[in-house]
Amino acid sequence: MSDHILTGQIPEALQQPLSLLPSILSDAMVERLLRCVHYEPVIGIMGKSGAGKSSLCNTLFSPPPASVDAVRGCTRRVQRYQVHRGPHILHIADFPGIAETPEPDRQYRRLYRAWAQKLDLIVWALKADERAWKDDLRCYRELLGEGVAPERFLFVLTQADKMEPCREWDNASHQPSPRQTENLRAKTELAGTLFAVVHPVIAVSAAENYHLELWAEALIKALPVSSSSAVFHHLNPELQTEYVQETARERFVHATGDIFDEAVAAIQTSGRLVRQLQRLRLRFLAVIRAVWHLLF
Ligand SMILES: Nc1nc2c(ncn2[C@@H]2O[C@H](COP(=O)(O)OP(=O)(O)O)[C@@H](O)[C@H]2O)c(=O)[nH]1
Ligand SMILES: [Mg+2]
Repeated sequence: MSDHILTGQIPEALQQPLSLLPSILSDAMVERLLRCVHYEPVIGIMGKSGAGKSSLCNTLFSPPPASVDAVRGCTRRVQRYQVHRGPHILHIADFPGIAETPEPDRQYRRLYRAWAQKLDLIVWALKADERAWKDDLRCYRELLGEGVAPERFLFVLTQADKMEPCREWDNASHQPSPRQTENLRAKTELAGTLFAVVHPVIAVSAAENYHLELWAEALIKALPVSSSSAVFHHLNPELQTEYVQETARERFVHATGDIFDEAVAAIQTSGRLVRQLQRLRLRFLAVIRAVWHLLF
């Protein structure tokens, strides 16, 4: 990240508790906090072509992600998108559709390996009415074999309105029929078992605006604590429910607590100072909670 970002101002309310800290500590805190606030999250998107990845991203984020790749059409390339809001940027890496070409999986793994360290989370779209997820499963296992932690993946069942019996979808209330609901429940459970998921699998429909709020919650919770708020900032305002906001805020407070502890651990302190710093920590985190909406 460039240095000019670090010259940005922090809210006045934070400056008073910061001024009580030894300057070596407050300097480290300001730098780490500003990095966190200006962090540009990267979300990877995986799944078969036609699974509904683009539609989901377009309804989830505001404004819809804009393509940043000049050259398109090559199936083995990652399509990069960005969502801009004010000075904040969210990056989306749309991986080539799984099992689209007869090329060896080795190439997919190599492509993925080049990106692995940059991704905060990988969203994996599984089409609700698809019979088998054999290729998805094979690809997922290979990626796990690369050493990627399972908690980095968030699986989502897409196009829930197409679940059988699809004619029963209630177009007026935008809800599934009882039989569709039961089938969606069984399918999400199956996905959860097959992929041994860490985060909940939720059936959504981008076209029908179904369960998107619920899924936005799952997304914010599945992200690393330090990037939840930065992603929250880019959510479609309709999906920024009170609960989602509360979750993102508390996760940022938690991340700030970690930053504080790391900064304290890095300096030599006497027992008395440690006790003083512990009291300041509580106060500092209370201020962070209060000014969170000014930061994001
Ligand atoms: N009925 C319905 N159609 C959808 C939904 N999501 C996507 N589609 C359609 O499915 C097709 C593929 O979607 P797209 O987002 O381009 O898939 P991608 O290839 O995974 O990015 C398009 O024709 C979309 O309009 C959904 O939730 N419900
Ligand atoms: Mg697409």
